[in-house]
Amino acid sequence: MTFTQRNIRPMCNEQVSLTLMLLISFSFFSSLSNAQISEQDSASQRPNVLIIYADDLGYGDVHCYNQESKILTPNIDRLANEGMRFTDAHSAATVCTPSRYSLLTGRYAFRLPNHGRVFDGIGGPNLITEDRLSMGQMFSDLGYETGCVGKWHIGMTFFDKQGNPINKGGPEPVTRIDYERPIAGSPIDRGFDYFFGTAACPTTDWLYAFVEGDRVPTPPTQLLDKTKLPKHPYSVDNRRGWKADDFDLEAVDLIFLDKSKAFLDKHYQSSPEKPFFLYHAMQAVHLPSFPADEFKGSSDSGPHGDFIVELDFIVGSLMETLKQHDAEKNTIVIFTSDNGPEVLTTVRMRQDHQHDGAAPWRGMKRDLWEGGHRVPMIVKWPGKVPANSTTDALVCQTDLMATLAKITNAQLPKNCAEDSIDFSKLLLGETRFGNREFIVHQGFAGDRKLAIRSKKWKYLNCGDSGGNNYQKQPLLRSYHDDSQPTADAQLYNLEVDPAETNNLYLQEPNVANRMRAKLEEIKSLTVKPLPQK
Ligand SMILES: [Ca+2]
Repeated sequence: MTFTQRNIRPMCNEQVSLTLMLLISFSFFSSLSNAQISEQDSASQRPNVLIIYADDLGYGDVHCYNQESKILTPNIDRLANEGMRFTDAHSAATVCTPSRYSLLTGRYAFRLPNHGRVFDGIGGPNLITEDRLSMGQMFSDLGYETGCVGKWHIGMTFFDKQGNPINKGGPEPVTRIDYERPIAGSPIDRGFDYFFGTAACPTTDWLYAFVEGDRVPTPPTQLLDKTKLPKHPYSVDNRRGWKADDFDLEAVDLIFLDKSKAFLDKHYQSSPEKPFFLYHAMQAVHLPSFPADEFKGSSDSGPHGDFIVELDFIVGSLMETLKQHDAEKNTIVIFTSDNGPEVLTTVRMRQDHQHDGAAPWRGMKRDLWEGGHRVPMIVKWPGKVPANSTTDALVCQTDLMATLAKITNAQLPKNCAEDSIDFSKLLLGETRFGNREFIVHQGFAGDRKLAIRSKKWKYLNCGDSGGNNYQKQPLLRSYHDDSQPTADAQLYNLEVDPAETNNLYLQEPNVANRMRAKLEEIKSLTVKPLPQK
């Protein structure tokens, strides 16, 4: 995708404009109090923040992370050329719901009463409770205009005709929704001025309808007719739920893109003096792989390859929109993924297209091995974050909240973001080192199966993957490794064994005990949130 060159005006015109601007500014500011000036001044100096969150995009799916990748990702690669590429960044969990909760709260999801269980359909309520400061609220409190577009999947509450809350997955609860009643716990109740998206996975779950604000503008009227959808090996994980007439499963990501572009256009029309925070959470590249018509055949790697091309296009298009608004320089762009690549996608792409979305790691989505949670992460902020830089510092997506708070001078209360560690100095090139000594990884089983990492050592509190069943799942049987069936935990030295093939749990009991004790200590941390308002 090409970028439009910004118009460069001759210097003399710039000088004239500058003088005029100074004169206008002077007469404007002279009518304001000092406090107002300082408030407006600091708000206008704060950078915009755009988080682009991919779904189930593996480390090996992005070309600048995997030179062997069969799919080109020129727009994401360009982000890396213009910013900092993290090689040891982790989603806080290995599946959608807990990772998203952690990203937006700076807190590990296993601390939740339900440990961040994955919602399906209209499951809820919102896991971000009202007494917890979220990233959206943090930016809103700073005077940002805040938008959330795309897949929410952290829970919200629909109501039936009697006004009873519905917090249940499956197709039947959808039939009980009273669309005249506002939804509770939508993103607009958690610090976002604007929300357009879906309650859960847009093309997987039981409600195939868009939510705007706290309403469903076009409610579903029919059961999904799968005969009208593409049929191929990657068209699975698509349940027979209730669909609205305007809900086109193959166009979801382009609709999200249009909404984010419209949010930015409106922002620059109506409140350009404010900074913005936009959280754009894509459906791509979660199964089913339904690329939009214009991307079919755009890769040589089948529908899933085409879907990755579409995802890359969307990244480029959002960058283009920033450029159109002359907002590129003052916007921090963060691109990352919520967990590793899906099992069927990974295994089939290896077989069908010699493409390894989990490369070079062991494991995939749901697993505690690196493939489950070590994800691509790129941060761009021209003139501030060193361009074309790479870091191997250990960071977790929970850390974004404290880091962005530091950069934007937000005062984080002590009762929030307890698992968030500020890495702004690393980001701004003031140090080469991260400051995260430990990181906890959450598998598919809530708080029961966790891993902890400290520098080269990684301890898993279970003898298996922590997610997928490699013995029973047919697609995974060939990857099952039974070399140490007696060990009920795992310990790896990632420095010499990044592929996690040599379990040292029985050979290094002291290290294992130390890591286990630290994991228990981190688990037992309790922080009581207080009312924010
Ligand atoms: Ca996901």
